[in-house]
Amino acid sequence: MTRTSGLVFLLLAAQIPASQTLTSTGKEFIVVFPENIAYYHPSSPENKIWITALHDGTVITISPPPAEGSPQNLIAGETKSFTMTQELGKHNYLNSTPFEVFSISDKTINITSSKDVVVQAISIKKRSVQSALVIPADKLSMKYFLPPVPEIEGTTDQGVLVVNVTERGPFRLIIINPSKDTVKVAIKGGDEISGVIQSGKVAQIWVTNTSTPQFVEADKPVAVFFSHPCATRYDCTCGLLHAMLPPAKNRTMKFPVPPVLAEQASILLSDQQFRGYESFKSYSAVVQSAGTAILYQPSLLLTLIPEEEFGSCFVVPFIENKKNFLIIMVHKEHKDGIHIGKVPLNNADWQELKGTDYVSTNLSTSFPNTFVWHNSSTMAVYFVGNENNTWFGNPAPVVSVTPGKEAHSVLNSYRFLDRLIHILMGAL
Ligand SMILES: *[C@@H]1O[C@H](CO)[C@@H](O)[C@H](O)[C@H]1NC(C)=O
Ligand SMILES: *[C@@H]1O[C@H](CO)[C@@H](O)[C@H](O)[C@H]1NC(C)=O
Ligand SMILES: *[C@@H]1O[C@H](CO)[C@@H](O)[C@H](O)[C@H]1NC(C)=O
Ligand SMILES: *[C@@H]1O[C@H](CO)[C@@H](O)[C@H](O)[C@H]1NC(C)=O
Ligand SMILES: *[C@@H]1O[C@H](CO)[C@@H](O)[C@H](O)[C@H]1NC(C)=O
Ligand SMILES: *[C@@H]1O[C@H](CO)[C@@H](O)[C@H](O)[C@H]1NC(C)=O
Ligand SMILES: CC(=O)N[C@H]1CO[C@H](CO)[C@@H](O)[C@@H]1O
Repeated sequence: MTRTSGLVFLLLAAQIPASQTLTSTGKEFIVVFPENIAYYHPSSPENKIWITALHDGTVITISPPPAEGSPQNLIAGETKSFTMTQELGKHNYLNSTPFEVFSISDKTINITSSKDVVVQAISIKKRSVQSALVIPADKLSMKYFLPPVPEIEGTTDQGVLVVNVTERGPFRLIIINPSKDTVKVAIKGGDEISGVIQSGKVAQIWVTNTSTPQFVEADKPVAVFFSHPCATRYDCTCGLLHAMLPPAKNRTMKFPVPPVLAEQASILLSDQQFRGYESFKSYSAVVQSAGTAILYQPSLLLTLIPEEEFGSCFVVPFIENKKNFLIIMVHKEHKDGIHIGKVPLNNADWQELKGTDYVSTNLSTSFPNTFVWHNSSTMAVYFVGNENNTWFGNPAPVVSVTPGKEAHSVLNSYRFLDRLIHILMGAL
């Protein structure tokens, strides 16, 4: 699968400028795989990292090394998949105050690259599937708002949480320190809890669900995830719910909500003013926040993209043996100019986002690692997948935020043909 992936789509990348602040590209990443269902569950998880190179001659170092070894010479547009066995286990609290203790682990994976790359991670255990975008270390933040805990029948409706029964346990925060120094972290807003996380390590702590705003504050940039290993679903099954928290913003932003996912969803909102839900309103497909906005529906937590962080070129992953979709949201006057790989998107079925100037469409994809780009505007792209009504997904990684005519011309250039031949030969 990986050799042919990308096929026609890569050349855009050849023209992409070095790290822009709002892209998902970088050279250093720390990846953590959360406990999926339960650490003692008999089947082993399939934990994978996907790395997409944007430049020729990209050399990657992964530590600890995956079974496949570290790749030496990726070419622009190439995506490689690596199988990892590191996984965070149980949240081990050692005393009677489990909500106040950080449990520290060294089960992290350090990825460094000679040139900018995009990194994604996916964890699959039976029907429990979650994918995540990994934010490069130099684009992380020091403050994140904790979303409200969603009401999930069988998991959070017990009244009293049971910390030693996985599916009835509380949600947890997973906080990663990617820096070379120890970081001081505190959870503020309620009773303050603080601790330290050493370089390259990860902490887990349970979340208390207050209606007052709560936030994580650190003295150096950290990554923060909101996660439950075994949230109850239909038929007495359970599965991982996992989403990255977006950095706190210093002003209120608008987050358009994709209508195709909105109907059974609630939006988890959290900032300095408000921590609570908003349910889908037929007259307004937009929510506002100066912090976290995450769409929740059974089996899916999807971090929403604010208007200010729309991009112009994305790489969309693909998971074999699942239904893969991509959802595109764009200003209604900019529906033309979107391309899936080399092919212009025509005749899409557009749905209005009520109360906004946006429209949205969802498309099935069957190509691994497709580049999706706009030649003159910005847009939001989400990757979502499903299997038997079990959803997973994440915002598609942003490769560029400046729409470029150049991308279009590159596609027709000599270089494109040259590259295509190179890849086809590699695929044989
Ligand atoms: C969970 O903890 C409670 C209180 O400490 C204890 O009574 C119960 O037996 C434990 N349950 C399991 C499944 O270990
Ligand atoms: C990750 O690996 C790089 C290269 O070996 C190293 O410079 C960096 O300190 C490591 N980061 C952490 C947090 O261990
Ligand atoms: C968590 O808190 C929010 C805000 O107060 C509330 O709406 C929600 O029902 C709570 N969740 C649970 C599982 O109790
Ligand atoms: C808001 O945040 C941005 C990005 O983090 C920063 O560049 C800007 O200076 C901040 N503005 C204010 C008023 O703090
Ligand atoms: C963008 O793509 C559209 C559709 O393929 C095309 O009609 C238009 O000329 C392109 N615009 C630019 C600036 O390349
Ligand atoms: C999906 O659902 C069908 C019908 O309920 C069932 O037969 C099948 O085993 C399910 N697939 C998975 C992977 O669970
Ligand atoms: C993601 C998603 O909901 N996909 C939908 C997109 O539209 C097709 C056709 O309308 C539906 O069948 C999919 O379920």
